[in-house]
Amino acid sequence: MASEPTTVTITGAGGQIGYALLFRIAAGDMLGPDRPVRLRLLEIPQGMRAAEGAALELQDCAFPLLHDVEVTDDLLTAFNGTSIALLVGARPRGPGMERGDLLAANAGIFGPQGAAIGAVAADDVRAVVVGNPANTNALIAAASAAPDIPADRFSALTRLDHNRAVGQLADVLEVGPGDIADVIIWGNHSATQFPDVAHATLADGRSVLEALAERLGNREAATAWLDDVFIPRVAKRGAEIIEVRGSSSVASAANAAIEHVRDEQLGTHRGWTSAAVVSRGEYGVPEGLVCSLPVVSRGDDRGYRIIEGLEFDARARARFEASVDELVAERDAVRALGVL
Ligand code: NAX
Repeated sequence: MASEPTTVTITGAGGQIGYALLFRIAAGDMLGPDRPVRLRLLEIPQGMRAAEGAALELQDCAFPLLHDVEVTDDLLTAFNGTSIALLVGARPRGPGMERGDLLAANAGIFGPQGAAIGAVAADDVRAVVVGNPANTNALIAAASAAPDIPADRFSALTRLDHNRAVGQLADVLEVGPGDIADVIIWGNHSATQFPDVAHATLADGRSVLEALAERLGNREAATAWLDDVFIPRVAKRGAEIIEVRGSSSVASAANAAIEHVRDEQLGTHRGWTSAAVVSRGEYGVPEGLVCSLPVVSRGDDRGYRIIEGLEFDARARARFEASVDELVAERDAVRALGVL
């Protein structure tokens, strides 16, 4: 093999998203055709057989880039020497569970995982949280990995929301998704998120707002479509997928997680993307919150950098602040549990 394998840990590897992730990572879709990978699959005891079965299938694929696979329910084994951690396994909301119960149950998962990453992961480790509530789980993991690992090595996935927004625009504008740049998801990975097209452009040089006004008749029609169709549809797309498919988003979520890590590691191309990253106060977001913002990466060891200085109008500012307020409430609820 070309180089030393990169250790990649996937938690919840026996679940649905895990199953959709493993084969693409092993095929080179995430780190490119030159980087062999060593996979560490973390599960809880109930999920071990499913993860072990996936490991057997990985062996049967004989992927040239796959160095080895280990399945474990031990945190230190799973994160030992890991450079990339995809934290997918989480506690879903059960019947009668309040938001506080959900946050507490997940703090009990992401706290120990963050601590294990701090203790045994590679110096260059980066972790992305997929398991919900993803932003606050990332906040907890980052706090638990400190001081060994800088907080900005942790992020949470809003790339699926970003891709959903691009997909909706491509559909209405009848252009290819690759022709659309600089869409932004602001805030929390929840129904309060703000999908924003104010800065988005098309490959032909037009702004997305201009193109929408042309397509839908005028500026007012474009604004109405954004407010009444686009924003709620993107924010609630997960529920739409469940209703139509009878099961939650899986392949699209795995694809987004792969693109999030790929762009962070290898660099973004045209324009920016969206990721929930640790705020240092940008755009008035309280320091330390894990908030979705526009980001770019040059593929160097600094990872994602936040694009600063974009302007908001009053309505956009209000939408963004409502989502940030939700993140603050989640953080405060976790603090009240004594977790942070
Ligand atoms: P599944 O229930 O199919 O799989 C979860 C797996 O995690 C199970 O095999 C379970 O045994 C395992 N697990 C639970 N606790 C664990 C722990 N402490 N350590 C290791 N493994 C553990 O769910 P799946 O459909 O794969 O979804 C996984 C998570 O992704 C959920 O929290 C879901 O809400 C979240 N999502 C996040 C998205 C995002 O854009 N950020 C979109 C898709 C998805 O909804």
